[in-house]
Amino acid sequence: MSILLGDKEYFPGIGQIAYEGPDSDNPLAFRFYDETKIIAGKTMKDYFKFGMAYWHTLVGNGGDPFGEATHLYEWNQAQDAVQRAKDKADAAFEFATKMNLPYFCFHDVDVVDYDNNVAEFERRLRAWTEYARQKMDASGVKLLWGTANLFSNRRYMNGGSTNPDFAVLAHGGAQVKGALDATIALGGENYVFWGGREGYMSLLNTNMKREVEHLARFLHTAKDYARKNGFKGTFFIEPKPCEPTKHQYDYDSATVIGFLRQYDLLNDFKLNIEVNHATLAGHTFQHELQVAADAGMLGSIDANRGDYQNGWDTDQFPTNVAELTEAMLVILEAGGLQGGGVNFDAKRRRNSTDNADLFYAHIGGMDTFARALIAADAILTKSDYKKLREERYASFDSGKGKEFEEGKLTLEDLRDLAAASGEPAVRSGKQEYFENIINRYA
Ligand code: XUL
Ligand code: CO
Repeated sequence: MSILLGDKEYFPGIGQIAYEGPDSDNPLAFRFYDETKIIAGKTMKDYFKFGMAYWHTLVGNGGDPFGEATHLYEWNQAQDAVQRAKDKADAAFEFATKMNLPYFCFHDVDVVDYDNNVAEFERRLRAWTEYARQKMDASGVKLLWGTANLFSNRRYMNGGSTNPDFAVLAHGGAQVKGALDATIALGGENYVFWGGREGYMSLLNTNMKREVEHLARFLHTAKDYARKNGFKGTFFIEPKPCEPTKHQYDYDSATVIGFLRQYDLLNDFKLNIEVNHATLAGHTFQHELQVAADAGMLGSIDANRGDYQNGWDTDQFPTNVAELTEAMLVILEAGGLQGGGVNFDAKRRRNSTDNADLFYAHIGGMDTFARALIAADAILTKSDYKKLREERYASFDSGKGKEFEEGKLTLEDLRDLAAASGEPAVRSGKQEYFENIINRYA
């Protein structure tokens, strides 16, 4: 058997997923994601850079706070930790290859089991890295980003880099070093920091200023190490307002951009925006994308969706074409993602227990993105969407409005203009008209 499949086939009965077009009745085929189709000057493959999330796809077991695992994996059974990591890698690259996913993303603890021994963890990670390198070379699957998990182990219950105990922060440093070493060795294009426990549960026992300064110092320390060791990619911060921590310091795009500016990290860091994190912050996904894009910081996205009826991070696969079309409008107008791609930080449901469900989930997500990209491109190139939006601001294109934008008018000037021109005419915002444009193409 080829190196793609290792010694064992983990997803038997499922072959290569391919593009068959919108009329196909095959549930294990793409109807819209045609990796060779060119939209906005790029192939869909290059436009999206779709990624498999190692944690959901190979590790997530369907367990929830009320119930045990429902997804029982064959690749978790070897006694030896390195062998377990290799078996899991076999399954990972078999899945990514069959699914036609050009990239993957990982946390350190997804790829190897981590107990409390730093040196043993590093040994396992090095063994996995060497094995993954061979798999990547054989399959062509590349690393979109790596990261370290500073939130699951009990030592991080009070935070990772924002922990009040320096010994815990140092341990977090060891994990980030290991994850960076692996990312660099695998030619990872980016590196992510998601601060799941970088925040507080109660302000009563928290020195917020000191914790935020530690977070910044930690990011500088990690960045300096990576640059010194040849990492040329981009670092991403992934904003999320809460869960598991009550208040997370990386609350949303605007908060993170302010933080990066304050602590002199703007040159090395951009944002990785996740759909469900945006909605938890009380924003739409497209709002978060626009804030990042306007600051030149739109790096990457974690694709998923929440549930309209509850308020936590359900990490479901994206299925809503109209919603995603609005997001793709922002991404297209921003000129695409800067260095990143579309990582499926999404999991099948607890009761989706067939191997095929994992494939249906990713097929659905990729097809939804493909449809949204086609629709958004049509809106931008065929409809009057852009023209109508520009016209709303036409009064700033010339005359006094232009002078205002250029900083040439005083407050007294504004007063005199208002007094001279009288009550402004009523001008419609045409929201329903704009919404109809989305539905016409989505
Ligand atoms: C958690 C989350 C993480 C990050 C990586 O909500 O999104 O999986 O993407 O640590
Ligand atoms: Co995420």
